[in-house]
Amino acid sequence: MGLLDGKTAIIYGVANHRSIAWGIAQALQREGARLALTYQGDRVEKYVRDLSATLTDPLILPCDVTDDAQIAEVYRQVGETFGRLDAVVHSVAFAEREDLEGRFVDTSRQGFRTALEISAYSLVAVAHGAHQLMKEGGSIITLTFAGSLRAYPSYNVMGVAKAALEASVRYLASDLGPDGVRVNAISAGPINTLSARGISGFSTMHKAAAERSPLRRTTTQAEVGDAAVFLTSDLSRGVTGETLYVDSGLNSVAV
Ligand code: 0WD
Repeated sequence: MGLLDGKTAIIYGVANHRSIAWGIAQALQREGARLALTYQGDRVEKYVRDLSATLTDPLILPCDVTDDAQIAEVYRQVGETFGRLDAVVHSVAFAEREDLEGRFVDTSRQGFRTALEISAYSLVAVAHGAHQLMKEGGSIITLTFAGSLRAYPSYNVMGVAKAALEASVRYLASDLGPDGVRVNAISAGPINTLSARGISGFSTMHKAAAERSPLRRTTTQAEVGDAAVFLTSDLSRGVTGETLYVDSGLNSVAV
């Protein structure tokens, strides 16, 4: 018997086998959830379709989170196919490469807008569509990083976007709580993924996490996946508006 038997979930943000979203998909599937995965565009469609061959009867849908019509179509198809929705995992972020190096003070107006729209506003957009399908309550989970609280070299505008994302979690939790919909963030330690490699100096951050975190190791996609199982399941029924750190304890020590 799985912790998520009978539940359904949509996962936004699988790009390849290293994606945190893929670690979460595997954990949710293991616990019995039926999954819909979205892919951003043609560039990643093949990776997502190949990976999803290992899932049980998944629904695979295109969705660029900057397009409200595509988001609406995801919920239409999920409603039609699953008939219910229990969970949404939002594992999406983007900033222009030039805004993830050098100084934050040099961020352009357009670069700021892009990072905040894709990395923070998109949670609001996907939550808006989701809660209408969550007739028996539900769980919405997003992915964040401690660069929201402290300035990390090169994380720059993404740190500002993550601060907005974490604040959005609290406001969404407040709005949707009366309908039984919980909203939480997982703040993961540095993990070697496609997005992470776009951050100048990521490998230094990754190495420091292994050396200085209390558990003396870096975070894995599987660890984040298991935390997502907890936040999706009824075991976390009293938890909302929260940021759960899955980072080998890194945020709790001075580095
Ligand atoms: O160290 C890390 N890797 C950490 C990542 C530590 C803590 C948090 N996170 C966060 C990221 O900021 C992000 O919110 O986890 C989330 C997932 O990131 P990831 O798994 O590290 O990276 P990746 O596998 O690249 O997935 C992010 C995906 C995009 O991938 P690419 O690399 O192709 O840009 O977000 C998706 C896309 O698939 N994405 C979009 N999806 C829909 N519409 C869009 C968009 N407009 N833009 C990006």
